[in-house]
Amino acid sequence: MSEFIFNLQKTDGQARRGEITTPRGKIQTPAFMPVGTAGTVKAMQTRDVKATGADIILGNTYHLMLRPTAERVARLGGLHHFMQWDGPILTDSGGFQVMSLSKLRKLTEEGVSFQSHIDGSRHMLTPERSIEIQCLLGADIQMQLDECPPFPITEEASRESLELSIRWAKRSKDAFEKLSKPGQALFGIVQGSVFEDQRKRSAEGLMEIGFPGYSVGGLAVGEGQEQMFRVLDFTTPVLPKDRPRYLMGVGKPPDLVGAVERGIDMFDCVMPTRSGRHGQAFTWDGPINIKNAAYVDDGTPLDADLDCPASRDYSKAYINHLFRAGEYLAATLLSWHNLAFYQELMARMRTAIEEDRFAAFAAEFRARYSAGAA
Ligand code: PRF
Repeated sequence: MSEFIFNLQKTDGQARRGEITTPRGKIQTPAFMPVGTAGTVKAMQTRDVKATGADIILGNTYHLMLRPTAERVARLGGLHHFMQWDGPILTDSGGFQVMSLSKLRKLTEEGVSFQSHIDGSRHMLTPERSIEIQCLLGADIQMQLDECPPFPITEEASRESLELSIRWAKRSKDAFEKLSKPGQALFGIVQGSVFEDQRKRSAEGLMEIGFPGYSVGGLAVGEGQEQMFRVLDFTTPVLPKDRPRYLMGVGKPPDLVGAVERGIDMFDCVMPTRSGRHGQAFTWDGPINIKNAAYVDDGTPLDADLDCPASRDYSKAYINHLFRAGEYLAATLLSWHNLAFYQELMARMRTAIEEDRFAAFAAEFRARYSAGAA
């Protein structure tokens, strides 16, 4: 079994239930991918990430190329072995992280040169080098190098940017065909900001090159949920039905529900882990801040129905205490709970699609989530 396969099993409106098969295991879609930026889902052990129900995690070209370097990871047996995660790994290509994290970046036709945010050293990321790094890491699903322009952007600047991303898509694919192993997949990334004609042009340019999956980039960059949904409304219908669609860097629970409703199959976001480290817990009644005085004497768990020790076994009062005392375990327990909550949300969406009741599920979810914690 050395093929990348997407099997679309069921649709309910635009919402899709599917399964991706990779040589390292299957991914149930719609899927949420926990972010393991620097070779770790922060504060978590991989066995616990797996137990929350995650089928696949994400890693970052940008961080790993700088430290400990892709060559070192490859010498040490690849990213899966290095971080002790045996399921599929998706890596982002680096361009987005260069733009948000590095200093003194310079974008040219060739690629992007930048200074490391860690030690100021100079580096160059080209489409070819990004694929080389992703192959050294051993990523099962790889991303083309793209440019994620800022928001807002003029129509003209966005058009130039998306055309560059299409040219980089072609170079990424050529490099991937030379360097990849059977069963690995490369996704193209649709750009075009909030402009309908540009999203169409971007998707068509990528489809002409041909990819086993398509990412939607350039969203969740400050345009707001309403605009993001509007862009998805005209973007997913132009993508091929038989390929997975990945919305990059999204989002909050209501963003995930609205995007699945609009035909998205895969997500990644730092939200559950990052906000967990800062004391925010996700619940069906909306997010709460566990550091709040309201929880100092609350002996109830975050979610007695979740099959996760952090959600079910410890009290809110205990986690509140850990945060107030500055204990490391605070970050671990809340990241763990939030990851379990996100995976349960995905599981419920998958079941709702299977049972042809996604619209009702979404309405019920929104009503309760936005009403807030009692
Ligand atoms: N491109 C890439 N990675 C990304 C994005 C993008 O546009 C986004 C946008 N939300 C997150 N991560 N390569």
